Amino acid sequence: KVTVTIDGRKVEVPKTATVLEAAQAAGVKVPTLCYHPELRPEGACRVCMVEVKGARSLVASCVYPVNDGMVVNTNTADVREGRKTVVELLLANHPQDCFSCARNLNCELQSIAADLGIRKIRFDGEQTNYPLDDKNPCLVRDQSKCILCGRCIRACSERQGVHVYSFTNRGFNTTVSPAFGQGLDQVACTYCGQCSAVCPTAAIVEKDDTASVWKAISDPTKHVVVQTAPAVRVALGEALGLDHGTIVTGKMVAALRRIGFDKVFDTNFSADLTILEEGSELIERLTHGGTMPMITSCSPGWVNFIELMYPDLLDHLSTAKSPQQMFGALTKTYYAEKSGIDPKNIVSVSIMPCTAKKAEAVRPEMNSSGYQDVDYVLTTRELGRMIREAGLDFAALPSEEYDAPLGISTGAGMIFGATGGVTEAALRTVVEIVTGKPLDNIEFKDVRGMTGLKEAVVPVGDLQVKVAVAHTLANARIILDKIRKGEADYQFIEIMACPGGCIGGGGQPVPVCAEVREKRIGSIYDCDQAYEIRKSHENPAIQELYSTWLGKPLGEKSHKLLHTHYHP
Ligand code: HC1
Repeated sequence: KVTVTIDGRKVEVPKTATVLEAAQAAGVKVPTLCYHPELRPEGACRVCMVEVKGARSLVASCVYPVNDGMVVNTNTADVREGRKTVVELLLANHPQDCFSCARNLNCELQSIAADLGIRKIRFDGEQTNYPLDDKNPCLVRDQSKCILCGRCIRACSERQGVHVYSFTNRGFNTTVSPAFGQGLDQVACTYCGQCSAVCPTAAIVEKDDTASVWKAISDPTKHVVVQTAPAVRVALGEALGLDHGTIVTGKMVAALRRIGFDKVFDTNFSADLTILEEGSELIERLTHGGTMPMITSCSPGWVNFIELMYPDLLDHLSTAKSPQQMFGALTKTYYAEKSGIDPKNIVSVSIMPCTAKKAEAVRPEMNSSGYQDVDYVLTTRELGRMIREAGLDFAALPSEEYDAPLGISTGAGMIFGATGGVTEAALRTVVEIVTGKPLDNIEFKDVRGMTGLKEAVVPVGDLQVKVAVAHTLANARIILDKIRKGEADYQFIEIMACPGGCIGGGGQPVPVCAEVREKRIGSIYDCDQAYEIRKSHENPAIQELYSTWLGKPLGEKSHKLLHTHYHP
């Protein structure tokens, strides 16, 4: 430990700490922009500058190491003027369109400018101007709004191991870009959206599909059905001024009705269905052979990743479609038939914590109903904007229930939203089906939590089933390399593209950090506890679906509607 004096207050910190960490330990807030608590510090923007006694100039506190007896001042006239100059220079080359910007009121550059009391930009010079990168279904990059903080580069490489972005050119012409200035559609982007989740401005945002959804809602000939993903209900409140991780299920349902959706259904229903199909597939592979280990296929960023980077391992993926896509296929077949509505007049919308879901919905094979199964995917952030646009007082809305039957679900479907949840939900069903006996304890806590790679061995009848759970694509890479080397002795692997699983999805409200993800995960398990039924195979709506319409898991109809294939 070393002792550092910050603004006259002594604080003890580890000798490996940075000045910024020492300031934080002393309870002193230093503004930051390129710094992100979960990414390697870079010291690129200099907004966090402070005065260190004896140093030749102001230093970037996020990368400057402490030493014993160091004296730091974070609030001198020079420091304030230095920070202002840095931010004014960034603003001088930034579009002045805050009113109409996607990140208006949720922009870190905007808040820092406000905090630093910037009223006028003293610099006037050349402006960079770049065309939009918007030729993919998920993300829009506006290089003109980029402040070169490099967070997207670090998130894509460190967190995801994908390495799509890098700095290109020099000086005033520096940009952040995929190789050779190509668009995201031309490179190996998985569309996970983690770049948009760490971007401090609107340089990378989700593609906005709200206008198309409003249009469908206003069309009297259309029956507009919406499904909401498990992880949306524990994060949407954050976009509407509520605390991190607040559970807003009932208010969200009420809001969707008031916005004008004809039916409000739950992706948790089809998550239960996924467990029946994927669980049966696992039992089939365990007992009759098949490519092992079997890996989950519901996270589309993850599916894109394996298709792009490890195509030789595609046979390991479960053929079960994701809950979003199972839901879409059933909406325009089962639900259409049951309710007597022509599927051509049904518009199927999903609310997802994920940007890659937008690309999943437009995959050419996702049309087993004879139509595009899911027409529009909105992220949690887009739904937040629609609720505000509709003028709803979200906090004051009553709690309403989902519509039946595609809104009936269990705690097992709910926990899909957190890392380890798909595995736990699958085990709750697979163990009971194989043994024919109810489980004494349905909570498989070994697969829960934020550890990047988790393992557990679970007795399933006479078999000892070894499972692994990974979240983030960098961790996925570790598991896939093990499989390639023949060192993966697992039977079942869950992989989710985003940190913490879907609760940390690229389409969730920002900013997000470890503490926020923990709160969302806590709420996911609180929701699970509150369900009367917590095992997918006990969902009465799923039982009815099989007995009256679908037949059996892995049956002919399931094969046509609920399973898919992957592309190398
Ligand atoms: Fe997910 Fe899934 S859990 S992938 O994270 O399997 O996006 O929430 O909807 O489809 O159910 C996302 C969440 C989501 C699917 C389910």
